[in-house]
Amino acid sequence: MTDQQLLVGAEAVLRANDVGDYTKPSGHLYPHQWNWDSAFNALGWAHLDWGRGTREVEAFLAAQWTNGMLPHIRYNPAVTDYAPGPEWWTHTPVKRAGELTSGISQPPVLPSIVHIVGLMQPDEQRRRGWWNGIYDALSDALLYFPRHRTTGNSPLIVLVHPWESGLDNSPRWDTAVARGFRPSRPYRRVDTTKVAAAERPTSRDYDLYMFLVELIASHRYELRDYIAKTPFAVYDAMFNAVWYRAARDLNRIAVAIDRPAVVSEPSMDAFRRAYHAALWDDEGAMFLDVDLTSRAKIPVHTWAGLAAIYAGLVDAAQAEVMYDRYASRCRNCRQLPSVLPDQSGFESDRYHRGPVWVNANWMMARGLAELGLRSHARGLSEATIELVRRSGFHEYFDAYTGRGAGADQFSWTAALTIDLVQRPIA
Ligand code: 2M8
Repeated sequence: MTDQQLLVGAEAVLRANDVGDYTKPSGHLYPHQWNWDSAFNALGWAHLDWGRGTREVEAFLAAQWTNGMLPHIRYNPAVTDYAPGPEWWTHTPVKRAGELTSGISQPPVLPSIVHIVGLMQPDEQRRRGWWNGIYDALSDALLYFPRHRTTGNSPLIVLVHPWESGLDNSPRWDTAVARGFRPSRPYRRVDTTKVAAAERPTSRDYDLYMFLVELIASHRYELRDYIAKTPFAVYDAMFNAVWYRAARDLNRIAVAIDRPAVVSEPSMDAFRRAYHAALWDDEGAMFLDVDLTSRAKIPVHTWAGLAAIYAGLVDAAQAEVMYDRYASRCRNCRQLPSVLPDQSGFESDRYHRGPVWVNANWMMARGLAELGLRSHARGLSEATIELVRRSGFHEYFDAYTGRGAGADQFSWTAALTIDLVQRPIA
């Protein structure tokens, strides 16, 4: 299959999942608009039709809360074939009446994607006009985290739900799952009627997810009101890295449209120092999460520990050591397995417990390239494109065999493949 044929296939996936102003992550498994999916999909669209890319972003911003938070799901009221639905997320303080949303967020890649999509617009007036129009919403979304999701004196952001990490059933959350929390009400699952249960989270995972939904919603989403009661409060290495990168990119947009910086340089420095001091693990040569309920690092080695490379939170020398060490521990894997195979809890074909994900590879390849590690970046980008060429536009890929798993015709796999092919790493 030529690159041209690959691009035609990728475009067909986005068009098939297009609902007009948003793109379903997958036609049958994920019918609503998801936060970080939408950002990645906007980038794919921008290569095909810049206006459609910007519309994706604007549609998602309609879900914003009065406190600035961008929820992890913006529900389409016409769709009922997904669980849990909006009825679980009561009293959501949406800005725009009638919007139905979840009550947690997701890795804030959006400002960084908006930066890239903006730069793809050659007409400077149009670019600046777009950035100007959405700047306040993005700035509120970014600042929601330091304002509402920090604790004590640390600038690091507290994650409150595994869904919020985007890597739902990562083995990093196994200790919390093993504590056996269950919601008070019965719940239904639709996901396992659509893809093999063996490739999805377990019912124990879902028990914790739904327990946390009840806990968070019953405290009206105010972390300070439930932090003492929750079994899940984490400094997630990936989420915090994505926030840092988003702040940096939004500051770049601010310069371009003559606005003051969203996060000052001293605050960026303080964040960077806190990230290194709290999360670095010398033995694994990566960053680890911190479980705030035990104040201990979570000793599980996954790609989340490399996300600082995407963020520019490490310099090239440190990034190279981290990346090479990770790759050396999975020589017989497709690059990059989401979890290292020597970790307990690794499963090569189950969701966020080992498979290769195109969004993770995209973030890593772009981060490596920005740090000047071009041959590493090119190698990963080419391996990713090859995987999709051979196995199709799946949600994820078996870490050993490369077999496509989860949903097929998955939007961000298509969108980011388009970007990797169309903006090759020099
Ligand atoms: C997955 O998460 C949702 C819940 O949010 C699910 O399993 O139903 C994750 O892979 C998440 O990162 C992704 O955004 C979402 C939609 O693709 O699916």
